[in-house]
Amino acid sequence: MDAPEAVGPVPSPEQLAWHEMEQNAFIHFTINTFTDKEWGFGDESPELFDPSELNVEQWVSVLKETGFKGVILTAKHHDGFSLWPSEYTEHDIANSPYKNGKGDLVRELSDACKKYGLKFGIYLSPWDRNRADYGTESYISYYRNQLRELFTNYGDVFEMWFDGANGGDGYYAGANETRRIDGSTYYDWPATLDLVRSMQEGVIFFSDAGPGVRWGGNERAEAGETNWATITTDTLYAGKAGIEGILNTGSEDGESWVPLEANTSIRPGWFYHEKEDSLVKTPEELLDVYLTSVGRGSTLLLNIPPDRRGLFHENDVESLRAWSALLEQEFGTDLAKGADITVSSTRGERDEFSAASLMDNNPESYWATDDGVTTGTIEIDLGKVETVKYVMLQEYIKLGQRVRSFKVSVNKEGKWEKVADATTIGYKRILELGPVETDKVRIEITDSKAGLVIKSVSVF
Ligand code: FUL
Repeated sequence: MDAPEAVGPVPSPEQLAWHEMEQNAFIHFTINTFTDKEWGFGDESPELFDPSELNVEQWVSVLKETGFKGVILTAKHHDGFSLWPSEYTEHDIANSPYKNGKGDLVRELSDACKKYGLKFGIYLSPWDRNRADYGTESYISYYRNQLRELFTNYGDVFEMWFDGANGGDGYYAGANETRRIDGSTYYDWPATLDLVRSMQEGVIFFSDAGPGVRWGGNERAEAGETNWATITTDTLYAGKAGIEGILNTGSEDGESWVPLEANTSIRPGWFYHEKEDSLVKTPEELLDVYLTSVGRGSTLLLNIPPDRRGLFHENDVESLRAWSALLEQEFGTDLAKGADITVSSTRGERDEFSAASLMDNNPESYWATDDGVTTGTIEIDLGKVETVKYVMLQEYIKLGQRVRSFKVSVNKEGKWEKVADATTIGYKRILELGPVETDKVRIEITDSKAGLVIKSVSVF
């Protein structure tokens, strides 16, 4: 019997690579860092941007050490200040004291990413509260010219982040007024994305509704407990009211693969504020963030804002390191490795689709059932009583996301006791169990869109 056919939309190779990154960093850094604001009005003098000890290698080395795979920089936030010397504006780093106007933070960070083997991504705010022409056609040309600079001068960009916040009051070069734009038409997104694709074909586009990856509907990195990587995008567009719910869960019958990116900040704000030094998320809080994001099949985008020195603050670094150690403690030893695994049935009785594929670390192998067999069990005999805290499952998403529901039971004195009930799996699902003392774990898939195609199972 041949391999199963794909069911529904499947990820592109770039989206698949994005899933596998799992943990990316967001860097919010600009003039706001120096004015103690979250949203600059657009009237700030470039003179204010003056990081005294800026060292991007400190950022990137800490990120590398603590498990991050990519970094996305706010090259320009809503206030319009550009962190690279842009040919198209004076409101940029070239007019700041930083390196006497010779600095280029996009260059420094993209170079450091190359050096440390992390991927580099860009946030370029569509809303610009500095520009006189914001709201008119000429601003769209400006925005696209800036994209041209960013996508041709700095090497590969893995992800482009299009923020949904748009229009409102601002400086607008002295107009000091409120400007509203129609978010669904003003930027002509299809043409803007085509322009970027013509420069870098494989870039993943983040916006509320994709098309590469979608917002999760909240800023707490909480993906839905039910999380389909599929949605139908033509009913959604950036900024449309009331779409948070559907973005949080996706839809089972969605027509496109647009997985959820779960974003949040290590501090209450996106930018650095000294008053938040005591409010950095603890390692335990970051573990919770991990479980509601990576543990629900999405990729985490965690913001770490550099301080006025231009460094990650000591409290943030300490928390990141302790979190990474905590992840190693929680997920470092897979009790399913070497355990005895049995499954209810195997596709065509073929070895290549057997239970062994669940633990072989081969990303291309999977356990599968016959077409139409949409339920099944995996039993893991640990050989002795262990303390079990989590079960982790992955579907082989190259063939589409399938599982609708499953439950987990453990052996308690010869009887199966149900310890968890859940819905989707997708790229990855981690269920917290208790902890429980047991020698056997049973996973029962109770409903699926089609035959089961499970890539891996782990017990921690
Ligand atoms: C929001 C922005 O308005 C915030 O300032 C921040 O950049 C966040 C990630 O997205 O829409």
